[in-house]
Amino acid sequence: MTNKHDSPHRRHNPLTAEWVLVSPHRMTRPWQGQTETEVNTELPEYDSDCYLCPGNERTGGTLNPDYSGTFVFTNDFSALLEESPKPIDKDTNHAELFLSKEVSGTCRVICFSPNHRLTLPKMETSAILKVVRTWIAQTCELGETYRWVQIFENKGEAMGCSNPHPHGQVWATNVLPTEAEKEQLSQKQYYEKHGKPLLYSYAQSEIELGNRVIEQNSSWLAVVPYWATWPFEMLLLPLRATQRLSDLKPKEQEDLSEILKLVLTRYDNLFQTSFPYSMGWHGAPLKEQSPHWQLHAHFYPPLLRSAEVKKFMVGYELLAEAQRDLTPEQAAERLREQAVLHYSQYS
Ligand code: H2U
Ligand code: ZN
Repeated sequence: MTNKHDSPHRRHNPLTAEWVLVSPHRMTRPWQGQTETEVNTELPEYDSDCYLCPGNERTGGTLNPDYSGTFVFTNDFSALLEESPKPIDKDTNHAELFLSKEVSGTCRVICFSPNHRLTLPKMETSAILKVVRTWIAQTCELGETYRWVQIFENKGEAMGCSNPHPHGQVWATNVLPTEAEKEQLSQKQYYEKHGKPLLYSYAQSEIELGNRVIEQNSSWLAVVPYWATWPFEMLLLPLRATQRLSDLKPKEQEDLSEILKLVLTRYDNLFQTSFPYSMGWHGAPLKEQSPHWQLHAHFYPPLLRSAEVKKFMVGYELLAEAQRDLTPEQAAERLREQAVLHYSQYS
């Protein structure tokens, strides 16, 4: 049966004001992607060579404490400095084409667990809750000094992650970075027009339509967004108008750890592999009145067909615009089909 989404079309991302080309006819053939089972990647609970394991030495000689739960430290190779020198290009004759700006900030690493072999979906919900609370604490603490606190996780070698030990990062800056600036502008314009946050209205509509929903609980909604560029991209949204992580109530924090466990397990089960992705939180700039902002997390996983076949954002994507094959609706359906028991526990 053909439907209106079967032919090439473009979809608009209202958050970034960018377009994506959807070419679903390339995927109308039956699904034949292999699901390759992970080749023996059983890791030890403790690795004496890991710079994130408890008690081990990091580059520079600092010893990690014998931590339980989460552990946060300042990145030994921080991309930002708290005190930044003024920019060098001050040649006023050429200022327009050689513009630079000072930036100050700090980078930290967040260890999710002392157990080297775990990942978020393999952790107990109570342990994921500790990660959620650490994200909130970091947002509050760094938000005292910085305007933007970017919490993120690179998971898996495919996303350039240097170490399998479960960890994420936080980079805080005195300025809004480019993605934040785009979302700030679109959300402001939408709020001025409609008097509601863009992503609040969007979540309501997705619940009504249902075909892109992956998971929902009493506080959260996980969807493959209508404008997804990555094959199994996901957007995680609170159901209540919520500006930042630090606004989450205890029940919403618990619900968040539960929905994370479920959707990340679905991710792993899809190709029976530890699903790589980059994820991160976007919320209102700290200490600013921002009723137009709605807190959300983006998940950008690169895999397309199997544990081995990933989507490359190259040629057309780099030079023209993002393009995808399977529709977001098909991706959501495939994720909904997955079991919520982790494949490593199948008997
Ligand atoms: P990724 O695996 O996502 O790259 O994160 C690991 C971070 O840990 C990376 O930013 C830091 C790297 O700079 N790091 C330390 O701070 N100390 C070390 O001893 C090694 C790695
Ligand atoms: Zn480790």
